[in-house]
Amino acid sequence: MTRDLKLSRIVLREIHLPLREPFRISSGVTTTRRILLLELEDASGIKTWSECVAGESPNYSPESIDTAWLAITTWFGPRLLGRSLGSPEEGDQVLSEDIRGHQMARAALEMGLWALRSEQLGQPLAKLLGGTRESIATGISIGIQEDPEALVERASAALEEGYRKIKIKIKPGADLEFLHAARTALGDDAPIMADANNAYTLDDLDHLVKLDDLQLVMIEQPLAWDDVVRHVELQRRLETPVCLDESISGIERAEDMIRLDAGRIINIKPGRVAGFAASKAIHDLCAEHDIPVWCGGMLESGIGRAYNVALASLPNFRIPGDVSPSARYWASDIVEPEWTMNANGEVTVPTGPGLGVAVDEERIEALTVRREDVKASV
Ligand code: OSB
Ligand code: MG
Repeated sequence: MTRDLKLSRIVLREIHLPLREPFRISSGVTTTRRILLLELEDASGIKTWSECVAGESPNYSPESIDTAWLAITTWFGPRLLGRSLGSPEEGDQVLSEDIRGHQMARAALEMGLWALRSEQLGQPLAKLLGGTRESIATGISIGIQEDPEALVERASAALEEGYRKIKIKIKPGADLEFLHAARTALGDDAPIMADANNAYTLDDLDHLVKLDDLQLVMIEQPLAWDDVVRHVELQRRLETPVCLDESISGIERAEDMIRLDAGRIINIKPGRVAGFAASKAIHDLCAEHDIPVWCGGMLESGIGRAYNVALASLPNFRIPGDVSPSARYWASDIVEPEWTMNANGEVTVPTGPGLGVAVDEERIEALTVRREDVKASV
């Protein structure tokens, strides 16, 4: 294997993109997305972009855009700069050695290596990962609304637009009544699910069991963000499949979930698990155990979305992913063409190499509020 995967330049940039509507989950609200982008160049001058999905505050996982910035400039970036690698997998090894956590920071570099390799080979990123799908069935994630009426309006419009899965964010005080209103308005066949982002504890068991009446496709991450064992007790009491998101920080937690029956579905977010190598491993493990997976989202720009779409083309991504089109999030995206969804609720997997879409570098330059070059370690 040639050792020609070598980063000669890593530039971090922060841009701010206002969401078209505020996005509220049980642990906080996002109005404007502070996005960390990486500009990556290999020794032969091939260039690509990647996105670190960490949010402004550590209300999803312990990472934030500011901790990721520190991790990339201090630890991860200098390790890769000027280092000849034989493969993205080798890059993943180099990045992980003796560093705990900081998965989203690590993933931004690891996934960038895959895109660079895809550019070098002139092969679509989806193909390089082992993808088999030409399009991805698309879901929408609807934030917590003011009242059930507002939710019904939002969810009905989404179903009308063709979305194949309607995910409704819930929290205590905005759950059963809201979901019931949506179920009644959308009908018995509508693919509705709920995501609690850790808003409940086992003290809520009797309350959560009532979710079974709503015929949800699944309930995502009802209990603590790093819990597996308590979800076992919940899944035992629930007919509705439990889907884990936050808790699956890597392959070991996926093994735990399967062995203990703590859940029956996994939401894979490549940023959360430190990149594509781990995402593929979790995907393969779940396929072996007949556990369906789907691709989650972190309100990515069109750059992060390109990576999610490529990953979601793998065969065991059997449930519609949170890979909504650009216009669901932004007045205008930073890629060309923007991501769109057809009337069947599908996003097309690009056939070109790398991201498969062009990056609007002029716009990014204009939007950049912070910039730093990774310096080689001395
Ligand atoms: O739990 O899936 C989640 C966004 C930010 C943090 C956590 C989550 C989400 C989403 C957004 O649900 C999904 C999307 O990007 O469309
Ligand atoms: Mg979630």
